[in-house]
Amino acid sequence: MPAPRTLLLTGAAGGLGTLMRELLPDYGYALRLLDLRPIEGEPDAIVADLGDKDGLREAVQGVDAIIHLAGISLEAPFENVLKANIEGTYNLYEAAHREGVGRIVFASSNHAVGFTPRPQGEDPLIPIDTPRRPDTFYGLSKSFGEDLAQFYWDKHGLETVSVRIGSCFPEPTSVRMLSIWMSPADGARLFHAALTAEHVGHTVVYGSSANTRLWWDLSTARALGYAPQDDSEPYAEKLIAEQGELDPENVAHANLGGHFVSDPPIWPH
Ligand code: NAI
Ligand code: 15L
Repeated sequence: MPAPRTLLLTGAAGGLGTLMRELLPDYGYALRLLDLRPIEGEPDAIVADLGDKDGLREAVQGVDAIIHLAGISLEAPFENVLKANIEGTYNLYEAAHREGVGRIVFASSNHAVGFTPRPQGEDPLIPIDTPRRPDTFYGLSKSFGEDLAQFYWDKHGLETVSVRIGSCFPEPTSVRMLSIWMSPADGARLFHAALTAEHVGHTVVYGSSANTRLWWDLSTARALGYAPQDDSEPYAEKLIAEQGELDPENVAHANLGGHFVSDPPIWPH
């Protein structure tokens, strides 16, 4: 596969989309933007719902690859998650397949495996093939997205890297995030690796920086050529002083998904 140059970035108005709009052009990509919401200063951005099948066919025409970030990014009633994340992701894959797009980078989430107990003490890192244990309808939709990606690879030869993103924000803001934080710069590095690695088929990776307190195994991401440069540790002292260490007896601290298992933040926030 020749290195992709033109990308469709769905969810371009969102938090991660905004960060990637800033960072990905430095890797030489030309971005076509799509979101439900217009984007200030981006008059050419496509304003479309993932439910709009014709709009998606048009949006994917001629792009080399897609980074799929659009959708509900927190917990919501099942019917809403079904429409945006499950049907919407299917609509995008079908459009990509029909228009001959070769690769998608799918924004999966740690919440596809959120009920997995987090490692403690000398426990080994969580492997990428740990059974999926979604913690929310939202996490369930990401689990579906990973299966959809596998299906489109097996059936149609459409490649995907599913990135189980931890928390990608400019800085970690909680003690849990010290373990799962992905700096925006590492996020761009990982997306670039996912776009350019050869023969990915359907590959699932965890998405985080090289955090000292890491909970999961980054080897499938590294095998794509990802070399994370950041670590959340410089934020640790301040966050632990403010919030205390994680308490293993507290269900909201005991699993990869953190508070999503017991008290998930609700979309829209
Ligand atoms: P966000 O909520 O800031 O952005 C999502 C964007 O998708 C919004 O701009 C929204 O307008 C758009 N959208 C929602 N429904 C849509 C629809 N039906 N059609 C078209 N556009 C629609 O979320 P964020 O943080 O930027 O996350 C981006 C993606 O990465 C999401 O899929 C999220 O689940 C995933 N993710 C993000 C993490 C993070 O740390 N930011 C962690 C794990 C996963
Ligand atoms: C996610 O999947 C959310 O989209 C993001 O907003 C964060 O809450 C992140 O998980 C997290 O687990 O911190």
